[in-house]
Amino acid sequence: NWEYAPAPESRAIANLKPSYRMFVDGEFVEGAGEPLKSVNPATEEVLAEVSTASSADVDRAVKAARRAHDKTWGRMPGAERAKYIFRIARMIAERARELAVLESLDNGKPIKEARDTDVPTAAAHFFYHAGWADKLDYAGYGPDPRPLGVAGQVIPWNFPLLMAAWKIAPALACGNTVVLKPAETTPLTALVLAEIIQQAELPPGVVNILPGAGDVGAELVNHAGVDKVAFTGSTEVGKIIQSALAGTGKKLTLELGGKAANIVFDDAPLDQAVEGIVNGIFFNQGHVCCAGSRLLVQESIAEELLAKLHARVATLRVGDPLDKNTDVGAINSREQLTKITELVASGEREGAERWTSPCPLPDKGFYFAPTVFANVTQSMRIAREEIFGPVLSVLTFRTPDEALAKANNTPYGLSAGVWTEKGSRILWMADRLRAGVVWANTFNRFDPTAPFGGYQESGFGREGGRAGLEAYLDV
Ligand code: TXE
Repeated sequence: NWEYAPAPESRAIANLKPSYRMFVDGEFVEGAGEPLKSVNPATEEVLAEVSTASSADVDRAVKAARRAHDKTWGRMPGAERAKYIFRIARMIAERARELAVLESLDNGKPIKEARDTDVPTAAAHFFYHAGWADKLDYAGYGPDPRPLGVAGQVIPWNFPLLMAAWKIAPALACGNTVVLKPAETTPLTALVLAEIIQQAELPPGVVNILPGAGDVGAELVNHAGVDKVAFTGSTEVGKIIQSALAGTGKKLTLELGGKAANIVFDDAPLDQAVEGIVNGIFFNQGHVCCAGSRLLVQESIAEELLAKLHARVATLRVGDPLDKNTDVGAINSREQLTKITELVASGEREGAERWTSPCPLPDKGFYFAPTVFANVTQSMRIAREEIFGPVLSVLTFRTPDEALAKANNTPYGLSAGVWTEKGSRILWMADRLRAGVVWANTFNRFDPTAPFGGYQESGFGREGGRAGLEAYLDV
């Protein structure tokens, strides 16, 4: 074990302030809610105090968004909106280093992931959607499709800036205005995005950012002035929102949990597959809704693949998120660490064979060593429930039919992976897997041009691509 302390200059690079305020109607203002403390999960130290919204603040933000929709943004020609959205994209790219370090501090993710995935993909989402703003006539809805109005958006803590971009960029491109609530453990980068939006001179009220806990999220999605709700988070809360909105006429999209199968056939390039499996489950500490958390491996190669996998996982460096060589950072919160620990204990109790990476973990902070369970059966909790941590459950199969049946034996349906040299088998599987995304000989690839979203209890609606515009347009 070892003690980890972040380099003092990281706070300066992240431009970390002692306190952050919410963003309403173009201004940073103190919220009337109880302030929250954002904690660095790698050290358990408080990073900053953040003001939160009261019901009156939610009301004010929704009204500001309505005014902006009716008077400015919703009336503006698409070509004008595009200029603002391009400006946001460029400013994210210009402040990439600051945003990456801040994201790593607030979330616990490895800096190389924040730097290479979160921030550039967030910028890419604004660039991509800026391009749509004046081409909505070609989006497939006939001429002159209209915005829905005010979008109430609630996002989780696993990709704080990127989820904000996924929500805000398409809403703005289509002429909607936004009230967004970031997750309570990771509000900081969304508030820097608010600063960027202010500096990009978007009209006041077009985007409002209200930090707070689930109660603020509930106030927002239930506010009568909200026309459209977009939620990414747990299936449990998604169901609560869906019930609450029934009968209101509000439009809703939900992006919820997952339990993706990563399926490896005996003809797959094994070393490449091992890299894909590692990326599939250990990227972002496994805090990924589309994580490849169930490895389905063909029986004839199971032993060989598992040996290669253990050897590779043992080389992963766990610890200091700000070290460029770190592969697995900190678990985002104590609550999430407890959930992971409990599910891993259930796997052991139910008779799965646990293998844990021997890597040393820091003394302080929330960390969990990469873990691989073999001899997993479909009825075990670790095969059924979303763990949302660096824990892989390995099951075996003999035939493609059996692989398919096991892969689809889940209430979720967000993503899947198929590893094989046979193109025909990829197509056969992709056609039958109940998953919104199927990766072939790769995993966890994201691109704004590709629609992302789920089946069944993983939710409905798509984000990204032309299909993603549907969530923010009326014909
Ligand atoms: O999620 P919540 P939590 C899964 C993952 C994780 C589990 C719990 O398995 O272990 O969920 O995480 C806001 N009305 N995912 O508790 O509570 C909340 O403030 C409106 C998968 O963090 O769903 C936050 O902003 N909003 C997932 C957001 O919802 C409410 C990502 C998500 O928090 C609310 C996150 C309410 N009643 C967790 N209650 C994914 N699909 O990527 C809470 N919130």
